[in-house]
Amino acid sequence: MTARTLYYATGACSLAAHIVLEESGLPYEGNALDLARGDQRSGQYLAINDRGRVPALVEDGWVLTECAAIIRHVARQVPEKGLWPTDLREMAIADEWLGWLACNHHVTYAHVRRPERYTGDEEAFDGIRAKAADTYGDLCTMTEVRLSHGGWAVGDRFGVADAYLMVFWVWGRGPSLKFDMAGRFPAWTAHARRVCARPAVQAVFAREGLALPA
Ligand SMILES: N[C@@H](CCC(=O)N[C@@H](CS)C(=O)NCC(=O)O)C(=O)O
Repeated sequence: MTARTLYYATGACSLAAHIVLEESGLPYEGNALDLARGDQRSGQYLAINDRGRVPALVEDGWVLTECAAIIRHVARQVPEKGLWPTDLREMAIADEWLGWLACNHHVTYAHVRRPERYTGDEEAFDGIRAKAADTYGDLCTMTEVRLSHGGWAVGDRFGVADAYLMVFWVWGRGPSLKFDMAGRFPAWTAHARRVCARPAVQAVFAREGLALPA
């Protein structure tokens, strides 16, 4: 049997990997890092992921990083769960979601939380944060439009894109952005509630100490 460990942090992008692993039914161990304490920069963790970020998935000593890669990899190990589509075009749309969320929502949010990564000029930090928060709002509006059909992100069943979307919904309502997600993005919020009606997702939210969507 494969020994699997997911390194994650509460409320981080690793939430998607955590959800997909729990949904997969595959046995795994969760190892929570405290990012505020700097666990991700410890020698022990850098030996696992020299990029110093979560998530990282270790399977029998083999390491995979990058949230989008991890959720795809886990989903493909359990085809019977239907977490990764089999239809060619649905696969393409799932890839489209993962690429779009990773390259836009995640990177924009990083400007809100970590402006020091993008300029050495401390006086520019507030401007970067404010503009990135606006841009994140625009991205949420585009997400809202895509989810306005009231279903799952791809096809007619829950899958990896739905899990990944939860990360960005949680960040939208979080202390850095404080968006009124239900008021501004009702279709996305209805989607978040549907995702969180799933027992596996509820188990992960409880483990990470996250509140379910009201
Ligand atoms: N491109 C990576 C980004 C991973 C990433 O930036 N993770 C954040 C949490 S959301 C992290 O570990 N931050 C710790 C740090 O920057 O020190 C992915 O999608 O997995």
